[in-house]
Order: sequence, then structure tokens, then C-alpha cells
Amino acid sequence: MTTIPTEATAAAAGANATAHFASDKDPYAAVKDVPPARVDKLARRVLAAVHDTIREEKVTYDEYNALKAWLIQVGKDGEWPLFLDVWVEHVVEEVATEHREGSKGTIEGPYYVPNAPECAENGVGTIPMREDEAGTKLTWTGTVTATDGTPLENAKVEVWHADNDGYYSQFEPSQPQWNLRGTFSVGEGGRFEIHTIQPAPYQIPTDGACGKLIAAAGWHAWRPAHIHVKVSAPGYELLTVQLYFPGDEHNDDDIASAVKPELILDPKPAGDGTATVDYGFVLDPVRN
Ligand code: MBD
Ligand code: FE
Repeated sequence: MTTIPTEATAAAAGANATAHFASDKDPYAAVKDVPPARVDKLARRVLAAVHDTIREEKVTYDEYNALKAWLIQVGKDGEWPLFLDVWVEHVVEEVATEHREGSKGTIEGPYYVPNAPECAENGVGTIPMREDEAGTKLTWTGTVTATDGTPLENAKVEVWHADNDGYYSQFEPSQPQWNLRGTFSVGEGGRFEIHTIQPAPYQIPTDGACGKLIAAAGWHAWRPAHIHVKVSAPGYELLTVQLYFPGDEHNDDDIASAVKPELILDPKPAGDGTATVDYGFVLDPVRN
């Protein structure tokens, strides 16, 4: 599962994202008892939306064949996780979390890897990074509490983000296996203090099928700089979120539509070239 691609190409990163998705869990297990009526309804509605588009836009055979070739290429490049997480996941996340009273979440994206090394002692720790890791050093403090205000002292904060060149470890070959990926078990009072670097804006791979769509449609490939986080505690709903930085030109036109105003950090320069930021999480209890 932790095969690290030998090239920094879309196909290499995509193949790896596909392999990770396939190996994490059986994606069909949770839906094995879904009644045929549900499958029938969803499949019909998606197909009807396609049929409507073809009729209304008078789609030609040339366009139909180009679509077929492109869909085949998405699979060859391993880019189905990328395609779905960039253009579809944000609506799934919206529906899945609309009942929540605690912190807002957002999409997971294709580059999460479970079981990153534990980095914290009594809530304080540094993410694995190279000696010369580029980027502004960031000290991030916060607290994990429940919606009723109880501090959650057995919470875990998992963090992963791109390096200063916009690459994720385990999806391109130049970084050590767990670079910029860490698990931080919180300390007393649910508090944590995470030392990391501020990631750079991120361009999704442009040399594969998703890049081909972006170029053909005249879109851009950028996501704003972001830190991915999963916050968990027994008995509480898992919070998957990303945090953004103020002033990033792509906060308003994220290719993955995953920015929410509540998720933009307010970092303060510390004077010594580093920055500090305070941002905590509120988890919803699991519903019965
Ligand atoms: C990313 O880093 C990401 O977070 C998403 C959602 C999609 C592609 C790359
Ligand atoms: Fe990301």
C-alpha cells in the first residue's frame, strides 16, 4: 500500500491514489444491503441528467467519442479519485454534515494516508519534516471540545499537507515516507500545539486526463494553500476538514470548491519569521 511512485507525474500519483483507495477498506462493504430501488433511482437520475444534456446541447458523435476516449484515459491515469474528489466530493460532504452543530468540515481529497506516526507528547509536537524543509514555520495551537463544551482529552488530530513545491509525500518520490504527515494526540484540557510549515498553493496534476479537461475547458488547476486535518474521538463524529490562509488568490475560486469562510485561519507573524495561529475544533456526538 505504501508503494511510492518513482516519478512526479499525474499517472504515477494517480495510480498511487487509486491503489490507496482500493486498499484502505472494501468500498462496497457499507452498501452491500442497499435495496435495488435505491440503486435504480440513483442510476436513473444520473443517466437522465446526461441524456438531458445531450438533447439540450445537441451533443455530436465526435463529442461522444471524445468523451469515451477521455473516460478511458481517466482510468488509465488512475485519476478517478482525483476527478471525483475535485469535482464531486464537496457536495457529498455538504449533505453528509448538514446536521452538525460543531465545527464545519470539508472534503478529504485523494491524498490521505491513515496511521501517520504519533508526534505529540501531552498534545505538543512537530510534524515529520526534512532538515531544510522550505516554507514559513507555523505554530498552531487549539483545543478539541464537544458541542456541549466538554474538553475531549482522548481526541486525535491527524494532519497532512503538501510541501512548499505543492507535493504530497507518498504520491511523489522525493520526500521521505511520512514527510508532513503526523498524528497528534491532544493533551490536558483537549489542548494541542502543532509545529509545521505553511504549505504553498497547490496545482492539481496537469499532465493527465484531469489536466486535459481543465485545459480543454479553459479552467485553472489551482487549489489554495491548505492543511488537511482529521479530528477524531471515541463517541464523536469524525471531522474531516482543510484549513486555508487569508489572502490566497484561490480562496475564492478553488478548483475543488472546498473553501468555506469558517475554515480560513488568522495567522499572526511572530516577529522571528515564523507565524502562530490558534484554531480549535468542536465535535458532534455520534447520533443514535
Ligand atoms: C488535493 O491536495 C486536494 O486536497 C484535493 C481535494 C484534490 C486534489 C488535490
Ligand atoms: Fe490537498
